[in-house]
Amino acid sequence: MDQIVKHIIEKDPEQRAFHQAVQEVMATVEPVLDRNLEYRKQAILERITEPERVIIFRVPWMDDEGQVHVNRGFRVEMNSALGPYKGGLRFHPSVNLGIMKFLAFEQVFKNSLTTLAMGGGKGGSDFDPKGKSDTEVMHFCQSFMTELYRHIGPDTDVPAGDIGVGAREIGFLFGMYKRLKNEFTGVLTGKSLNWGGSLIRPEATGYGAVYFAAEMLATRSATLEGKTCLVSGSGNVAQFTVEKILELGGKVITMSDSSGYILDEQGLDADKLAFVKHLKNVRRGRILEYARQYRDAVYTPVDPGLKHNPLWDHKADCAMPCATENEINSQDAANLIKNGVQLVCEGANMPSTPEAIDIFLDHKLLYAPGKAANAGGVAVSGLEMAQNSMRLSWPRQEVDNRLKQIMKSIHKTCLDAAEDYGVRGNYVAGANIAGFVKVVNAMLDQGLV
Ligand code: NDP
Ligand code: 2IT
Repeated sequence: MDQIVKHIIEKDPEQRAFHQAVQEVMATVEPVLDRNLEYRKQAILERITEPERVIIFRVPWMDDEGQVHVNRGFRVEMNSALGPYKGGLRFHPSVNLGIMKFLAFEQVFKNSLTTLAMGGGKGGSDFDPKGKSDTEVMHFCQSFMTELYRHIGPDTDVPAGDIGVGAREIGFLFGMYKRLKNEFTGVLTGKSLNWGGSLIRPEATGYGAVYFAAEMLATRSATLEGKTCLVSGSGNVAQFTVEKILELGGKVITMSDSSGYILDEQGLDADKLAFVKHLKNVRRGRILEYARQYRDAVYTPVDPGLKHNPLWDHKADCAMPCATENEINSQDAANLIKNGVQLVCEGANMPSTPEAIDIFLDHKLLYAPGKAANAGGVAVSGLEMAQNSMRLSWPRQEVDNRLKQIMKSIHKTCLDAAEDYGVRGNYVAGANIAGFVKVVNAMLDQGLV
């Protein structure tokens, strides 16, 4: 196992996020390999860590002033053992091959846990949508799809949103795909409702993560009612995480963006959340404005160079990181514990560093890794694909019930796998083992491909 990790690091030394994601999985699946000797014989670890295909392309586009820009586009098609490649597109200046591979790798296990027929992939670009006009974003999306369209399809690879890619971008991408292929198919998920989208898809990641948190609390006969929660981020996942926590009677006192965070000791309510949604989704403004609107709230700028994020240093019961990777380090984890936090449930992908995770596990926190807790988003994407294939759309309540059932089942699957391998209550091991076994068995069934 160490040899394999060493080899991966030597091969691509700069892909640190990918190494981190691989190491987390490797650390937990060793007992699975010991139980099934065929896995080693078939070099399953070497195969599962190498993408089936990586596509990298030039994305030229023109801004409103007529200046030409060039960005880099990616699609990592990681594993198709369980179905067509499926996973989001991220537009953020930090995007590089290592980030794409980490996200695609996580996606393989996450999609496996949903029980739906989806392989894993991820894509995106180092394009920064911040401060760009709608026209510039459209031109970029059209150029991006002009290359991507030849690699994707409803039975091949079905992208969706992630950081920086929401309903607006999915619309522009879909329009260009349709024009190039002359086909109206479910090639992307997260579409708008009136042209093939699914009810509950925008809400699904956040709602699903909160359903998962509620399931974890239930194992200790507790609920979210009256619990104080720290939430990071203020984008798609954070907004609907907050919405569901409030619905279940919890209190949310923080939200953030990449510039800083707000602390509202009174707690957010429906009106304040509506303000955040309008601020972020329509005006595309900064979270700082929340503290101008609600005078009791305090805004603190966060310097990315800081050794800890002060957002995680407030008295609370629960923490739900919903912004980005490695946003909770060991110092933040220690602060969470000092402040009485009992539950950490990840809406974002890999928001906790390995050292932070060790601290959570040592302190027997209820800790859910993103690949289990945030699987509701891609699960409802899977339901959107099913509705598109049938040319049907299910009512809101039906999709929400299915989402709830899927999150419940992922929760149970993680606990059962952990129990089976003698690590009761360890959701990290449970998620990795259960996700891994299903994918690997499908790979073995399909031969050496
Ligand atoms: P959005 O683009 O809607 O929101 C992202 C939020 O995170 C924004 O508030 C953004 O602030 C903040 N953020 C982004 N990068 C950083 C950074 N480097 N440091 C601090 N804050 C940052 O994205 P989503 O809500 O869709 O995604 C959030 C997380 O959830 C990601 O990890 C994503 O991979 C994961 N996820 C998303 C799913 C989905 O369905 N959308 C499904 C499953 C997981 P700012 O505006 O300043 O950039
Ligand atoms: O990380 C994720 O699971 C997503 N960004 C959603 C992927 C999807 O295909 O809906």
